[in-house]
Parts: sequence; structure tokens; C-alpha cells
Amino acid sequence: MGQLRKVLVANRGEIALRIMRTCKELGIRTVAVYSEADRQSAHVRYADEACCLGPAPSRESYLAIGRVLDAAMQHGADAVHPGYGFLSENAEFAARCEEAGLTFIGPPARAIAIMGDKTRARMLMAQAGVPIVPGTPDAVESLEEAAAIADGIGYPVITKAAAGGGGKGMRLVQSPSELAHAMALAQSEAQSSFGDGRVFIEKYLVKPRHVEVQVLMDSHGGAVHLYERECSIQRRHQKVIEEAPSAIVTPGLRQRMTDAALKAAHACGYIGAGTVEFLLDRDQHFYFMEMNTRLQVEHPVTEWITGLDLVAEQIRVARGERLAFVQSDLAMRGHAIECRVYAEDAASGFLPDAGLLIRHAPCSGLGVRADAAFDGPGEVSIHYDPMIAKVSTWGRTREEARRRMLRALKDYDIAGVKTTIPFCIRVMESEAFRRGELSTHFVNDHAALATSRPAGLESARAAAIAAVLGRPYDRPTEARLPAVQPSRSWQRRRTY
Ligand code: MV4
Repeated sequence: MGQLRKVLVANRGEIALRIMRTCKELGIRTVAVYSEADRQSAHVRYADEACCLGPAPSRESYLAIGRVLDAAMQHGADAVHPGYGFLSENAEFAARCEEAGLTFIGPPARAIAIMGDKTRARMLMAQAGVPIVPGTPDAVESLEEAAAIADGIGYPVITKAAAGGGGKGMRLVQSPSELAHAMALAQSEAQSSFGDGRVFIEKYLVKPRHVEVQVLMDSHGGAVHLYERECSIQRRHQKVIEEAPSAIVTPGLRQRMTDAALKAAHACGYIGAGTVEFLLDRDQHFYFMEMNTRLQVEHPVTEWITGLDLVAEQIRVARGERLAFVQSDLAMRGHAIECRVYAEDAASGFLPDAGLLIRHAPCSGLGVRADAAFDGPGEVSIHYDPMIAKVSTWGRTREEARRRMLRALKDYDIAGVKTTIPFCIRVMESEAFRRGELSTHFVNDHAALATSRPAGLESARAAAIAAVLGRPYDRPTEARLPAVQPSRSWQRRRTY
């Protein structure tokens, strides 16, 4: 069993703090890394030690493998936890950690590499008996081959990039006449996004749901699933609202999906915490979409219904310990919902906002958890993902969790940037959400939820700004609201 005395957290924001909290509970010292833009950030102040990686751009800081490894060596870290995003699914980084004698708190580099290539993953799943969407397991070599396959599976079909997810290289093809143009666009986008233009084709599923299964494997053959999460409410392939369990997964479907997820994990020699994503169609058929070889943003909803600390489990597995439980020891309890608080303006197509967070006091109370990147006012940077916090709630029932989320979001006291809080409130209040009528088209199908303002919230925001700026609050008119930082578009959007 490898003793881990000091862990370097190769990340920033809420996930860095979240990982450090568990490390402290386990008596493990922590090292924060930060860019110049994050010098004053909460995760830097919370860690036992800290190391500046370099300038703000991620490629010169959080993505700079050499600099992260140097920081780990300089501070005498035993292990590195990558969090999500950045280097968390970089097989080279995982391998170089191990080569440097550092424990990588994550899966083997080989498993990351396999699941990072979507066609390689699809072929492996097909061989392992995990359902994949009808189509080409491998990338198509020619337009003629693509046409023959599309004719075989029937239109509509969808193209996808072999080298990555997040919707890049995805083109819906309704008929044979559209195929050539769609393939050219898909290959070009895949090449520019990933440096790899390979594209494969699948049968297009109409309004599927995104249901994913959390798995946890140790290095001694121990393996459990930790049930499913519903993540269908997304915009531009970025999850916004997640819940566990899914409102429409029956016990029988749950058994089939969790069996398939464990099959997928075993097939790639997975160790650690991972997530197998499925598309679920309206006939309750499910198909492998991809496997995320990292801790997910939305892991708190699974922690709520299982009572487990997934970061602690990752650390125990990384130390070579056996899981302390088998599947029959585990049970779901209650229902959990998570809303992501992004510095984005839902009314303007979720364009990122950035600037000074002049007031930030997250919600709390029974069954409420706020994983926030800030412990007070601070700067929402244009250099990184604009997620400020995640609010998750637990209830004995889905309705109790929903009502608790509504109360928590309305209590969330934040001012200075536009956020997705009003959007999340409207989703929680919507009939479609209350009935569990979700699909991956939810945001498009309910576009009004992104624009109309909930009653009272605007005044609350104005009151918060006025309170901070010392202006007497009266009924604001748009013209008298203090000018909030102008929206500066945020260059790249990553999906986790
Ligand atoms: C699909 C699909 C319909 N049919 N594949 C895959 C990557 C993910 N970010 C979007 N993906 C989809 N793949 C087939 N064969 C619809 C989507 C999709 C989607 C899937 C899950 C969650 C949200 C989504 C939003 C738009 C499209």
C-alpha cells in the first residue's frame, strides 16, 4: 500500500477546493498550483503549499505538463490529482506522472488512451457486448463507404469525430444528397478541433436522453457501480442540470445499464472512478456514447444518494487499497439534483460573462451543498471555464430535492456578473422538469426558459448591487442599474 502524504492538485476553481477538503479530512497535505491570474484564488489560500505555474493562458499553466511535474517534484508531492478538464484525460500526463514516481490519482494511462479515441472505444465496446449505436465501429475511409453504410442503417444519420466528443464533428444528415457536404464539414471540424480528421457514422437517435453510470474499480478486481445520473439538460454540449437517479430509469433498465457500464470498464482495464455515458432512446434502448476517465463535474449527486466521498475512494484506490464494500453493501437513498452556476447570460445564448464578482454568498441549509470556486468577492476570469459554483440538493424524494433546489437558488446571493441561476430557477419551476420529461433537446424545446425572468429575482439582484455599492435601493429602472462589467466573450468552451 502506497502511503500518500502530500497530493498536488493540478486544477483550479471549485474542484481544486473540493479535492483539497477531502485530502485534509484524510490527513494528507495539499499543494495548489496556480497561474498568475489565480494568485489570489481561494484554492491557493486553502492549500498547505502553493506553486505558480506561469502566465494566465492554460497552455502556459494548467496544461503545461512539464511545469506541473516540476511543481510536484519541487514540493515533494507523492501524488497528483488532476480533477476534471485540463490534464485529467491526458494519457501522456498520466504516464509521465508514473515515470516521475508520482501516483496519478486516476485510471491507467492505457485506459485513458483507449477511451479517448471514440472509434477505438466503440470497437472495444462492440467486442465486449456493450450496445453501440448502429453505424460504423471505425472511421469511414471514403465517401462511397459512408454512403453505403448510411444506406444500410437508414437516414437520418449523424457524423462524429473519432478523436473527441463534445459535439465536435457532429453533423446531422437527413438524406443521401446531404452526405458529401456533411462529411466534408465534419472532417474539417474534427481536423481543426483535434488535429485528427477521422469521422465515423451512426444512426441518428431522435431526442435521446443522456444517462450515465458511475463505476468504481480497485486494483484487486473489486468493482461496483454507483447507479446512474441523468444529464440531458445541456446547452451546446455542456451539461447545466444533472440528477441522480434518473426519473425514468426502472429497476430492470438500471440493472441492464449498470451491467453494461461495468462490462465497458472491465474491457479497458479500468481502475478508479469513471463514468460510462449512454444515449437512451424513447423505447428504453441504450447505447454506449463514451467513457469519461476522470471524476465528473456532477459527481456530487452520486455522493448524495450513496453517502460515499468519491475523491476519498479515488485516493484509497490509488494507495492500492481494496474497496471497502461490494455491490450488495450499496443502496441508493433519496434523490439529488445539481445546478451549475455559470457566469453566463442565458438570455444571450449563454454567452460567457466575466468581471468582478462583487458579492458572493452561496446558499446553505439542510440538504444543500454549494461547491464554489470563490469564498467571497473575486474575479471571474476570461481565461478559464466560467463555472462559479455547483449547487446540489438532496431530498427523500425528487420533489423534495426540487423544492429545496428552488429555495437554495433563490437564496444564492451573487452580484457582479450575469449567471445561469435565473435559468435554473425557471427550469426547476417548469412543468416539463417537474414531470421528468427530459431529453437532450430540452433547452431547445423550452427556449423561453432561457429568456424570461422569474418574478422578483431582478429586484433582488439590484438590491444586492445597491447594497454593496452603498446606493439607496429603490425600484430600479434599467437605466439606473450600476453598469456591470461589459461581457467579454470567453474564447474557448470546454465540455467536462
Ligand atoms: C447522438 C445524438 C443522437 N444520435 N448520437 C454525442 C456527443 C454529445 N455531446 C452529443 N451527442 C449526441 N449524440 C446519435 N447517434 C444526440 C447527441 C446530442 C446530445 C447527447 C447527449 C446530451 C446532449 C446532447 C445534445 C445534442 C445532441
